[in-house]
Amino acid sequence: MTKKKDMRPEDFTIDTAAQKMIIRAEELGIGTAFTRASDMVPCNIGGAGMCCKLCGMGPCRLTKDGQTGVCGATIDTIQARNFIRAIAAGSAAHSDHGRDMAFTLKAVANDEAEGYVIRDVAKLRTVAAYYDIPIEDRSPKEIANDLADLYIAQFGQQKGEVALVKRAPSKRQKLWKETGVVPRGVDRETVEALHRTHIGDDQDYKHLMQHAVRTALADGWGGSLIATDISDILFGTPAPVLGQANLGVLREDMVNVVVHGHEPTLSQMVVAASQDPEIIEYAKSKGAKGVNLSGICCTANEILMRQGIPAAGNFLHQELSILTGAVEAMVVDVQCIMQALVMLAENFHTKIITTSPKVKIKGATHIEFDEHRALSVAKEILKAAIDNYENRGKTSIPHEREDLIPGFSHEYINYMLGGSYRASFRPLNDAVISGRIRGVAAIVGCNNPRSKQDYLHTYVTEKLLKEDVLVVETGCGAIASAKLGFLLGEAGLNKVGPGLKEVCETVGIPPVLHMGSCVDNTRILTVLTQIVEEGGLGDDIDQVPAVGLAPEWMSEKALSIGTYCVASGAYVIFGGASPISGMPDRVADSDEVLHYLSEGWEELYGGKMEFIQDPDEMIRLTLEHIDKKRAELGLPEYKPEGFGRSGDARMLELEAMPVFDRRAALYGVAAN
Ligand code: NFS
Repeated sequence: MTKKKDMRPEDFTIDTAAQKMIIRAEELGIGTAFTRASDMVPCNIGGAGMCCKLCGMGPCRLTKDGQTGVCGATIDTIQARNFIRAIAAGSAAHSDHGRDMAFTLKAVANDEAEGYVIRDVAKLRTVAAYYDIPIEDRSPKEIANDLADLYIAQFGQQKGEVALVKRAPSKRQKLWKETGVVPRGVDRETVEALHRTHIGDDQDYKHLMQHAVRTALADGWGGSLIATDISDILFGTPAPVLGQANLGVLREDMVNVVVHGHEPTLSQMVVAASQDPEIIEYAKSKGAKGVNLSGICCTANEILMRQGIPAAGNFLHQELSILTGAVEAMVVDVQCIMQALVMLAENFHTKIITTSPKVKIKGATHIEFDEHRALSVAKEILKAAIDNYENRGKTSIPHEREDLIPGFSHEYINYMLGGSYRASFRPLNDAVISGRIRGVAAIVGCNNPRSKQDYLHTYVTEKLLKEDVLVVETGCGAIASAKLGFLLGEAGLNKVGPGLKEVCETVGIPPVLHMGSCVDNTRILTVLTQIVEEGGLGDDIDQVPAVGLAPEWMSEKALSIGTYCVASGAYVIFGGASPISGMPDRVADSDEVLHYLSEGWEELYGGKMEFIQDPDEMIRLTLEHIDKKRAELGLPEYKPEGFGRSGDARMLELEAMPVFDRRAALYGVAAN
């Protein structure tokens, strides 16, 4: 990116609502992540993972050929150490979220959690049955208590295997055993990752990367999967619902409360409290029409997917929403919360309210959340926001907001393809086999102010849809697509290729399926597993014509997700800079680890990780991989010409024809 003086709002973001807020920030003389990123040139040594600051003899920067750290650590050891530490942090973040969910489930099962109920008993029974927890003639709370105990035990387990691993395809489980990467306990792998990277420990990069895989698997097939399961059990497994996205969801005449972060335990209770008559009356007594709730980041996805609560935006919208001047309170819990919010909010009346016992920000108001008295805390938070309404000054809310239909859980996809009586992935597998759907792309992950907001994400999505690639999305990427109108159901079908269009029309789905938060990337794992188990597309995930992409990634969680997807057999493409890119022109072998993530991991796991900056190259590689996997499965070559008219579309065409032409079209009888 060019320097600040050359930057225009449209260079920072393709979102016109965001552009307006960037202009407002400039007029008010306020900095944002966009301007801070353009002011601060990233360090190319740290950026390439070539700086080691793991002990007091350094920091050591390896910028010359043959150079080592003071301890003798080589470039590959240092890069691998930095990488695995990032994976450990990402895995820890997701897994600690899962742990909190498990404790909440335990409290609900024992009537100790105010305001929560078990909303999805069917999912509770299905999940419990995976682990042979008895379900017949038992109450939901009894089953939930056992499941909570089993899930809590996965974190501190010392030996054996994390129980959730058995939900992967059996061939994959065997491969993980052979390669020695089955996680033993969720916490143990993260602790060991930190131990191994202490000065003077593991100094063989391949051995370090093997443990990176084990640590990431403890996330994807451990902590994150626990989080998704319990969120569905407590708050309901998502199904399609109408929602809206972008800053235009904020209201002039209501108290605007934006929830931001990740854990649905808080946001779901704020939703419940905002609809409480006592709270609505209190808001009215202060001159507002009520409380208008919206979300940022993954907590937005959690409440959007389940209740249709609007999303004010993705990661880079957190500051922009405050810049509207219309937000009475931003309520945050954990992860992806910028410290800049507090200083920014000082220019307006917005209260930043931290709620997690793990996260405080200097200068913010702290109202600690406790699931045992969740509804009371949620009401207290909302009352603080309502009291702040009278302090609102001049506002500037952009009008942009787009409708969307999120809520495509694994269970709902199963149902929508076959209905209640014959729920099945068969139609999806058949559509891939016939070539109507060329393959599947999971386009996920963050915003990053180092690249134009939403641009890479939506560019890649749009191009792949035209190539008949079915797209599933999560996280901030899904909100990017929502803002750009890709999640609109059949209204978006003019943007897709003929075969995919036919499938979407027949089944009644949008071409981009919003599957939830980043923790819910586990839904993509379980969908891929069910595709394999349905048959016809190989017997393991690495054979499915599918690719994962995170075009605008920035967080350590994204690296952990990418790594567990690779270990599960997927080809994963990250956009932007690689955290271990080398400087081969200056330091020989500085890209050895980078190559290992690609070729080395592909040899071991059938999946590979690559960092690609050019979006057209991302698309080319995705299609090349999908076509290669199709060929290996012996599927027909992708030929879009043969498709394009679903049964419905065909019937409409036929109805519009004169009767003789209709006979000719139907039976090949010449009209004369
Ligand atoms: Ni994912 Fe969610 Fe967004 Fe990136 Fe942050 S919110 S967990 S990490 S920025 S997608």
